[in-house]
Amino acid sequence: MEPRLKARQDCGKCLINQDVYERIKGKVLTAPERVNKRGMKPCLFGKGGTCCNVCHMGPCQIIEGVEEMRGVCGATASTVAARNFCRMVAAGTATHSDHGRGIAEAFYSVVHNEAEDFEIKEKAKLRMVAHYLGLDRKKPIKELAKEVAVKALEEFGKQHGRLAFLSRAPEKRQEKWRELGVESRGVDREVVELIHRTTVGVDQDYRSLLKASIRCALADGWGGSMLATELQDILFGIPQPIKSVVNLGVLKEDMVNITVHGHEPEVAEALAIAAQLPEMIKEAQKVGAKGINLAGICCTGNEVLMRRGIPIAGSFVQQEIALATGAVEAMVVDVQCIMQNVTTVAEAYHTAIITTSDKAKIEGAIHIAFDHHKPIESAKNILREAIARFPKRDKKDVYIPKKKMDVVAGFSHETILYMLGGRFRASYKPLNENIINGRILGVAAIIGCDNFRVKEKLHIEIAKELIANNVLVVVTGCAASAIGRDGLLSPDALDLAGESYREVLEAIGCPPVLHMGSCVDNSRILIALTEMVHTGGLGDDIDELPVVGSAPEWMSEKAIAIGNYFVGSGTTVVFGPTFPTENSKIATNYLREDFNQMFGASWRIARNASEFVSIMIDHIRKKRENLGIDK
Ligand code: MSK
Repeated sequence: MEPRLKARQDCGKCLINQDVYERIKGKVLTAPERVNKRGMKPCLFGKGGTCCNVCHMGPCQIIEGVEEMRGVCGATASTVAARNFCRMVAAGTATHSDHGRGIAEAFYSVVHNEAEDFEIKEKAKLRMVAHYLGLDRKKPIKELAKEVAVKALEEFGKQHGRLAFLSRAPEKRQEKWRELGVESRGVDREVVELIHRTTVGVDQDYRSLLKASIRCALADGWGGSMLATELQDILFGIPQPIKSVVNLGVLKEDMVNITVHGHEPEVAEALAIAAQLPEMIKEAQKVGAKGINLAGICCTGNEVLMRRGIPIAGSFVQQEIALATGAVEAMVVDVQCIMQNVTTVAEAYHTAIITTSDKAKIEGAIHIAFDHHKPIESAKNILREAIARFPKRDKKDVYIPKKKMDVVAGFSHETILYMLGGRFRASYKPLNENIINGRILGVAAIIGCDNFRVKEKLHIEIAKELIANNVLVVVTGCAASAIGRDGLLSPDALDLAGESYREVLEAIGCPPVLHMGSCVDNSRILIALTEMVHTGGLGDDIDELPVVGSAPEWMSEKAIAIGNYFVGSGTTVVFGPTFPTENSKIATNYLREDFNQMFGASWRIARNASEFVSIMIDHIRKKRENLGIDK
């Protein structure tokens, strides 16, 4: 496989602040040290998907093709790997969807006048969403909003029929789902059924299990995640291009620093409003601070970056070192991706870890339950806890690295439409035309986590190679923060783009890599792909588009659910450097070859940046050839 090395190779700006780690070495054990102390190789059976622990006759470690190394019950490697894969999909779907349900409940309270402070910001989007939920979009807005709230909540518990948003996909895709029997019915039903199938003595055919995993994953992408994104946009605003800054340098020495960490934007939105209130600024000033500085971590950070331009202090792998700056008064967490070690690191400083969701408590943290009926009151209580910590900050112990990087974020699907076509011609036509004429080779998504076990800067190297090869790159999640730290979310990085791609970017005025949001916002990419199909010229279904997805440093089960709904929707995805079914060639091959037959898209595995880029570009070129647009 030939490496395509057109881009600059240094990634000095992306370092995750080793200098800060050095400061706490010996004081507190952190994740990178744990990786070293545990050894670089985790349990190979568990890692490759063939450790079965669904009953208590085991755990059984299975070796494919070795009769005596099947499970006590006779389970084969392919069954066990498929089961474990399904459990990851179910868990990922549950997390995104429970987030979606939480926002649907908040939305219900707002539109039924049971909650203070928030209101509907996007009426046109409300009407559009109402239409896809099967409602009459012309009704008066207040009445319609109440109906949307009820319908949205019903999507989670529906038992029959199909999820409403599946009807947003291209017609051909919908037919395929119908034929294959993978249309998701209700979000909760799909998660429960998939878990049921994986328990001892139920579904013991890897083909049946893996096919069922698509039905569940579609309930994530076109269900829970899409509901989360759409309702959040209606309540908090559709993201638009916005300038901001990323990396630890966004923390401020003379202010009360509060990091907002997790996934759900509600708490952070309320904090952002409350932190601007004169009474709260005065309280901060009374203890000697100039004001209150909010900074994001992980996807809560992405949510408030996209809508408010609040800076991001760090991605998943930076959560410990954000605290080790000694400059954070409180880390406010909601749900998902919060490492238990944050309380241990915080204990070494004056920092409070404040949990806000009754679903996610951490030993050693302070719990201030966020009441979505009274968001600002809850936010003020949280801010007061943080402000009280400021005088306890030990100035000698503060070290805020200077590193930070300008970014432009906020590329929602609506924004991309507008930027491409202008206010009156909003359309994906210019994008499709530039793909057809070859100025843009295709579209690639880089999504998902960063990972302490991955030593290469995969996100950055892959993004640089892709843009150098004229591929339009969109990013979400912690991949977006990592790429932002290296400067690729800024128009200043245009010189790294291939010549023809750069010309297009200059004409529309955007950076070479587009930040589309948080983990649930991968649903924005599904809508963008559907729009590309509807625009015409690039085939009748998503699997015909010259597009490809990737999650080069994935670690969360959520990434597997996301990858699976993209494959089910017709987009091939490349994951690595390791993959959770690898110990079963049979199951892994099914995800690649048989899924390709069924869905026109497959799971691929890459070990390093060069392999990622080769697979992704080859895939795009193959799709172009099939469309007959490559001369
Ligand atoms: S936060 S799931 S580490 S992207 Fe969405 Fe980042 Fe992965 Fe969590």
